[in-house]
Amino acid sequence: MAKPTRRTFLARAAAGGGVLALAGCKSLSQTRWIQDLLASGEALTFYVQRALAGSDALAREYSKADIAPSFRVNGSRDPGTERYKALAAGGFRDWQLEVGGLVEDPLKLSLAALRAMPSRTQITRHDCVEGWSCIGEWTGTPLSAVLETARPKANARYVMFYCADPMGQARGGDESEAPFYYESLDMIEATHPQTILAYELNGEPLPIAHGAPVRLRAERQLGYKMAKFVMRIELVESFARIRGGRGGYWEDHGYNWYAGI
Ligand SMILES: Nc1nc2c(c(=O)[nH]1)N[C@H]1C(S)=C(S)[C@@H](COP(=O)(O)O)O[C@H]1N2
Ligand SMILES: [Mo]
Repeated sequence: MAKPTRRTFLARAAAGGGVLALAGCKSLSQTRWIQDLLASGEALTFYVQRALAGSDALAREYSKADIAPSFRVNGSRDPGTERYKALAAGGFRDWQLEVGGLVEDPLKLSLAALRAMPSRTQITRHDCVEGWSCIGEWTGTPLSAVLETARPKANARYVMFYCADPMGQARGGDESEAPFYYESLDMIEATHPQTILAYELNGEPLPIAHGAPVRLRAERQLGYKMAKFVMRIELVESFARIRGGRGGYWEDHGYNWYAGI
């Protein structure tokens, strides 16, 4: 099969999300994920925000003068597992980002390989659901470029991010098992130009406390969507059977899956 071009890929991402066709709500409402969404209480925010802002509207970007002198840390500061300690001790040279699930070409990308891809730098405001904000400059690889390389299958709807940090009582072990931190985005948010796998904060390699070696930035979303310490990415059709079934660690504890701001 011919490799899909960027255009066909983005067209497919848009069609999969269906939101570019908001005017044609009839066919939209026939797709299963839209039905599930409508059944959840999040439909209104989702429709209102995406209809007003557009699926490709950019989050505001700031100037260097706006950057906070020190970016606040929240949630896990250090995964602390033996596996993570070994990776950190080696300057993350042995870290590899796995990209799998519903893709034609599963990938393993080293930090050097990610850094060799096109990059984007953006100065944005991080908004935590707990009520604080912080402005920082992030540099990373657009997630859309990584996805294009892996070539999502037509039925891929969500991108899952699995992290290195155990939550709660968990100690060590395998990141594929709960309760490690995890998150998810739909294809529209995942292919948005400001959605990047960030490896630098304020021009320096990403510090451990902020998610080294790579953390997600999805600038139109609340802070908890922006997974730190990303180890593995998986494209799926549904997350109903993954862990708590709500698409993220905090979602499994009651937060909204759609955290648009
Ligand atoms: N892996 C992981 N990612 C995470 C968290 C976490 O605890 N673990 N906390 C989330 C929350 S609630 C926020 S506000 C931001 C904090 O990012 P920062 O520490 O860089 O400010 O990361 C998000 N991503
Ligand atoms: Mo947060």
